[in-house]
Amino acid sequence: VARRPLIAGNWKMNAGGQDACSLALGVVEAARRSARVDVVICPPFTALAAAAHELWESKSAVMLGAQNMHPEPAGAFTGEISAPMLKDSGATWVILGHSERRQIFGETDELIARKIAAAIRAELQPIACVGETLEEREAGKTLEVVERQTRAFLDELAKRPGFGVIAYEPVWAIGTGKVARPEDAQEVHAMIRGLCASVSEELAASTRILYGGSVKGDNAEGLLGQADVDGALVGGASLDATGFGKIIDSAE
Ligand code: G2H
Repeated sequence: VARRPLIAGNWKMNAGGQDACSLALGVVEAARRSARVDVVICPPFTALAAAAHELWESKSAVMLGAQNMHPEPAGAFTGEISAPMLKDSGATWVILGHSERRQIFGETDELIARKIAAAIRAELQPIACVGETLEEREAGKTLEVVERQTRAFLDELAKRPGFGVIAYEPVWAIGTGKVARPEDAQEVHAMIRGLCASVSEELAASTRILYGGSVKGDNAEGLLGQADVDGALVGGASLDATGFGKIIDSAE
């Protein structure tokens, strides 16, 4: 099945203000070389509107995403941002359930599933993240943990096959420089694809499964060459347009 590759840049809490505009323009230039790859940049909330403006002005196909949102559309939730607000800012994607949200901010499988449902209702494409910790991997629990996390939101993704994507990000590989071996990533991706197939063949065939965790220009090709790796969610290496461009090129 030909799934269009997707490369998403998760800027995390970096590159606000003018830096966001320069980085967005750098990615626009790098992405022009690749007609066969979907590219998404996810700046911090405060830079979404400015980045949206740059993308619009440059008539780029690069898309805009946010890194989190609240599940309710509006209300007394001081300091929170909702899905309709992200849409207003020009975002069409949102990363949900990132391990930093799960670990640092205590987000549960149940809350993440609610956020994913709310994103889809608001026409935002969710990038739903899963992944095991080092402790869980060493205890031989990788597949069990990733299965539990994926099952929690699978019914939501099944309501609109191919709209949402899943990102497998082993926590021990995030920002550590320790990337998973391509065959280890493939094993988990294949298991996730199997879970999708247990819901429907259409969901399995259309759902893009990204790998994330220390993806760089020089390791992207091996990962993206795996049968069930349909793209990458890139953190550190997405903060440099040249390096991020190299990853986009590897997906072409
Ligand atoms: C994992 C990834 C992006 P990095 O968090 O989501 O970050 O590429 O820096 O490991």
